[in-house]
Amino acid sequence: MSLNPLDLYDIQSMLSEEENAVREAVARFVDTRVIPVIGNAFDEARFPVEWIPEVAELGLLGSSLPAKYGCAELSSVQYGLICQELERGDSGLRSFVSVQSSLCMYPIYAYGSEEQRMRWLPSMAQGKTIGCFGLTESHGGSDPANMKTRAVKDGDHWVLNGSKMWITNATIADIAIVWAHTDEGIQGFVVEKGMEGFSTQEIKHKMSLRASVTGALFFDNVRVPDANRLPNVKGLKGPLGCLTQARYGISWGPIGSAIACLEEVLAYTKERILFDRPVAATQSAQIKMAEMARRITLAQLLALRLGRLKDEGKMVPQHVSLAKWNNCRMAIDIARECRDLLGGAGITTEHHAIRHALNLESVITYEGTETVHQLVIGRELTGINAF
Ligand code: TGC
Ligand code: FAD
Repeated sequence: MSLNPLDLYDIQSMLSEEENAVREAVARFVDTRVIPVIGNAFDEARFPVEWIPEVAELGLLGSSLPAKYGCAELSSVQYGLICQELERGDSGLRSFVSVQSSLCMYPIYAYGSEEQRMRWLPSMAQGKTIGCFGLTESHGGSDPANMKTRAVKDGDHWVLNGSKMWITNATIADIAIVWAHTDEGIQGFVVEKGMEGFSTQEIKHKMSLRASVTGALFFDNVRVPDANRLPNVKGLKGPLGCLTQARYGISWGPIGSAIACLEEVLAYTKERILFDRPVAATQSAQIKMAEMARRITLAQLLALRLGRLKDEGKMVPQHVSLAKWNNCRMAIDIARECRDLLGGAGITTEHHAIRHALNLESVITYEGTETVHQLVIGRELTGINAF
């Protein structure tokens, strides 16, 4: 019996019928709608906004939230599989879905009032209202407690001043979930496009996540109604709680990038004849590809265990840190190695490896850099905070 080279341990058979159905539906969308155009979109530094209604129609926005808000009410494993399949297409597309779902819809659901949920979630699930999440500031994203953005109460409004940097969806968003210091601790505000004093600017010249919108947010005495403040959380645990949701998805996503790269080099090295034999027939290429399959298999098992823990309500942020760190590192190493196996052909976007490798430079940095996650685990092991 020959094994599936992209699923050596037949992890698919560990998934329920419903889980496999979601995976297959997203895989079809990625194969037919994303892969044929992604090279050009990346070259043109364009996020294909025409995908938004289609991912909404598939139920991928806020997919874990309850049906009463127009969401698909899927399990955590299903959300993970969605991220994996989307990122097999491109990290930019998975980023879009992560930000909308885990960083914007989740805080409205978890920390918002019922009125706020009904106001925003159904139209966000339909892709009609797009969100962005403003936590990072230019002076240091790893240490968000040091944010300078501040909101001061003025009657039934808050006056917001400051700025946010490196924000996915910044210039295409209708609403921004913005975290700011207040006299009562860090709080979250829903800032709406068009509010006076609120502006955005796209960040150009990116060599990574080119098929994704990244920008800055500026707040110059923006008057935000108290009705737009998320009432049910105060302190850094608010934004960090959202990050745990998004990092969970990112623990799955890069498996997709790695699979796309391995699939590509398996085919290429069989066709590429050098010194009278296919590159795939050399020991060094086989060892490299075997190593990739080993690391992908371990990452798949780790992600599935993480997902099962989350669905059982037993997942803690430290579990997520280890998986995000391991699976991003696995994928970036594989993408770079695959680029090498493609030789010169590997430097253009006609092949996938370099695009994934470049994207993963962002993925390993955002949502907590590799160092941040290593230090979270170090603190767990030793009980000593080394930040
Ligand atoms: P500490 O001050 O000890 O804790 C503050 C409170 O937060 C709680 N907490 C968490 N809650 C939920 N999830 C987590 N992951 C949590 N980590 C901590 C903690 O229990 C405490 O609660 P309480 O009730 O006692 O007040 O903070 P810390 O020392 O744990 O945090 C330090 C550190 C470095 C880990 C944290 O600041 C950090 O994670 N920094 C990295 C920042 C980051 O990841 N930024 C990402 C920005 S968003 C983004 O990148 C989006 S890209 C998305 C895309 O395009 O796909
Ligand atoms: P820094 O925090 O300045 O880190 C610089 C270096 O210092 C890193 O190598 C880091 O690991 C290291 N370092 C940090 N702390 C320590 C320590 N204690 N010991 C040793 N080394 C340390 N943010 C949002 O809020 N919303 C978004 O939607 C969003 N989207 C993004 C999209 C892209 C494409 C990118 C690139 C970033 C995005 N970010 C977003 C920001 C992202 O979360 C930050 O880039 C990230 O948290 C790191 O912050 P920084 O870039 O300021 O780097």
